[in-house]
Formats: sequence, structure tokens, C-alpha cells
Amino acid sequence: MTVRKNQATLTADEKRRFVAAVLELKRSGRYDAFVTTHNAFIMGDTDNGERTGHRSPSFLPWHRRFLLEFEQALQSVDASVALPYWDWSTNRTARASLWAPDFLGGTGRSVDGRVMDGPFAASTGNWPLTVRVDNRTYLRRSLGAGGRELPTRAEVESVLAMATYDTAPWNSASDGFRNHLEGWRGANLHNRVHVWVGGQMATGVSPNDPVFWLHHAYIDKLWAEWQRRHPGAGYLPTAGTPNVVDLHDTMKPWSDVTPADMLDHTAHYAFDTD
Ligand code: CU1
Ligand code: CU1
Repeated sequence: MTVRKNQATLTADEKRRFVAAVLELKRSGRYDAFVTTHNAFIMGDTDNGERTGHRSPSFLPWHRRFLLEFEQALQSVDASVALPYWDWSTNRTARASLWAPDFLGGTGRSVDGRVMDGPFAASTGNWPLTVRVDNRTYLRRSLGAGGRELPTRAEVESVLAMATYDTAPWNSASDGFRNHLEGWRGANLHNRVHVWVGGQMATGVSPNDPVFWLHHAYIDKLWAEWQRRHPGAGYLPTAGTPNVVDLHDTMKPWSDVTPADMLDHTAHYAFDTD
């Protein structure tokens, strides 16, 4: 059984194996396919206007499926690897071990945001960005440069306390847990972390920064925590909602998965805190 651990507790060997598997996916071209998929679904389905991956109820099940596929790809390289999660409410500075050269590397240099150390620095030659929104081929970050702090535990708690999963109009104007977690209203958890990291993380090609997976693994964990706290509250909407993925609707780009299929993470993995 796959156990997703807090990244702050990983051993040196676990970090090394995670990084090596990520680099192997990059080398083989499989990594960039994930970046392409994410960027294609950042705004919605261009065929019919349906919102799928973001600004919609399916934000959480869409990313759960997306992370599962990435984790399975990692495990095809090294079966011992699981996605770690980054609890940014606790490990909340640019000095955290997450950003050390033996793991993800640190912030970018001031002149152009280029990450200069760690396994994903452009200078290694192992991390050229091919799926991108501009002509810059190097990984960029500006940790905390925007001025706004990472979300606090109290802000996380305030969002976990929300009793309703989502509400009409089922988008970035909605009230409810999903939209406050995604970050278009209120405390702003998920979006704020993308902006705090900066660089590619603040764009549709955010998976170019491997911290994307650790951030979303924690968002996914917060969904699981919310489910445990609100056992009577489920995914909404359940049926008949135009341009929105209902509980039993198929989520593109997949043809075989609905939000209902993604509600129980324990079918696929456990968290170290379960
Ligand atoms: Cu996303
Ligand atoms: Cu995200």
C-alpha cells in the first residue's frame, strides 16, 4: 500500500529516490505530458466550455486522479516511491528543508528568478522546460517575494470547518469548502501557495516545478480531512448541472473516471496520519 508522507519526515534515501524517479520521467518525456495536460485544463474544456480541473467542484477529484497517474508513473520507475505532501502551514519559510539542494532546491536568483541549486536547476542540464508559456527554458521561483505569507493553520482550520462542499454557481464565485480551499474566496489556501512559490508555479504550466505535486498532495489530504470531519456532507452537485461535472459525470481528459470514483482515497493510498 502506498503511504504518502509529510515531506519534512522523509529520509535522505527517500528524497533521493523521489528525485531520481522524477528525473527519469523527465528524461523519458513522460513528465512533460503531465505539464501539457494540466495546461490544457487550466481554464476548462475548450470544446464545450465545461469547467473541469479548476474553478469548479471537480477541482478536487480532477487533481486526485491527476496525482494518482503521476504517482503511478513514479512507481513504474521505482516501486518504493510515493508522493510526499508539503504542509505549508507548518513548513512555511524559504529556509525549510523542502528547498534544500538535496531535495527541490531553493528560490531563484533576483535578476531573472532562475533556480540555481538542487536537482532541478537549469545548470544541471536535467530540467529543461519544453512545455511553457514563454521562451524561458529554466525553472523559476521567487519564494515569498509577493509579500503575502503562506496560509496559517488557523486559516486551514477555518476552511475545514465549512460544512458544505460547494454551492451554485459552482465556479470561482461560489461559497463553500471547495472554493475557499481552491482560493478564489476567503482565506485563499491553494492559489496563494502557487503565488508564494512564484515562477512557473504561478502559471498554467505549474507542474514544471516538482513542488506542484507536493502542494497538491497536501490539498488532496485536506480534502480527505474535510471528508472525515463532515461525514454527512458529500460532493456537490449531484446531477443535471450544465457545464459542471456532476457526481457521476465523466471527468475529461479521462473517459473512465467520475468524481464519485475519486471520493475514497483509501482505495489507492494512505496518509502517514491516517
Ligand atoms: Cu491544477
Ligand atoms: Cu494548483
